[in-house]
Amino acid sequence: MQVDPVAITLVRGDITRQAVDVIVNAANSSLLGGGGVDGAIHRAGGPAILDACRVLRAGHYGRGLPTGAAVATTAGRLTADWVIHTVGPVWSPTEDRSDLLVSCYRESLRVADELGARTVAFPATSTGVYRWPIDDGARIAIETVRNAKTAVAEARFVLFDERAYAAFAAEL
Ligand code: AR6
Repeated sequence: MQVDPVAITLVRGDITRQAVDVIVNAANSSLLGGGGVDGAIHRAGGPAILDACRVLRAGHYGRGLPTGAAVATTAGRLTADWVIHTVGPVWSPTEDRSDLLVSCYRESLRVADELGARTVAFPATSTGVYRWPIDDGARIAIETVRNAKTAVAEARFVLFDERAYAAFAAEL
């Protein structure tokens, strides 16, 4: 099957304000919330998202969501149909964990394809609390999405600050 290449767009702003089919969450393995993007998504989306995450933890993800994996839930009150939760690697100066960050983007797009999603908003996973350097995080994000085989029409990177936006713009 021939698919058109995914259009990569950049927006500076808050990911919870995007009207898209899927909003990707930079979660942690517990799936039970946190700060950064994760906190913002649960605050804006309301308790239905946490309820769905608890169901996942009670079932297939009893040990939590592994780093590099992705799973979908309702988006609650967000202007999206689903949230796809993915767990980025914590930056390590001594160990190359790039393959796990690549996996976050690939797996998120794979789940988005399963859902039939056409528009997906991504944060710069791992580049906040998990301390991944923004230039390298941007490189991995753009390269991985650009090379992905996906039916998603638009991958929108939503960057919170000017520095992150500039890093993604330079890479694109
Ligand atoms: N919209 C878009 N980008 C944002 C927003 C927002 N509302 N808020 C922050 N960012 P982070 P991580 C940017 O820390 O590094 C949580 O506690 C932020 O500036 O959200 O993967 C989880 O529960 C940064 O560039 O995710 C985990 O424990 C990027 O989003 C842990 O943090 C990612 O920052 C995950 O850490």
